[in-house]
Amino acid sequence: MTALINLAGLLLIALIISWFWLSQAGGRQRKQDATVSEASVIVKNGVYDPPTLHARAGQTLTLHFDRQDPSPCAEQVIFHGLGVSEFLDSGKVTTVTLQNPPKGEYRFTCQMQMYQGRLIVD
Ligand SMILES: [Cu+2]
Repeated sequence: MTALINLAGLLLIALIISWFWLSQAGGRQRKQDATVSEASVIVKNGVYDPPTLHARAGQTLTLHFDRQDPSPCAEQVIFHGLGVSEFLDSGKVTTVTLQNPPKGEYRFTCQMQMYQGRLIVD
């Protein structure tokens, strides 16, 4: 009988620990998907990586563009609808700050619109 009770106790502990771990893992997952106020974007081979950025309205968004593409096509990033554009130095990281972008979806592209990115502010 005592052994049974001990087993039940162990099972309960195992259940609590696994629940705790699972909820922690879920928390980490949510954190990864969460909106950020700072992000890095690699500019290479005709694509922005990551191509989609999420931001929160009313928060300043700081973006670090790492231009690894020396072709002139990649030299500028333009945030359409936000009136923000910036020249990117080849082989360097250029920081672009978006002050309190309003809610909405914006495209960011190079000057020829071959590089295509999306900024979602919600
Ligand atoms: Cu281009």
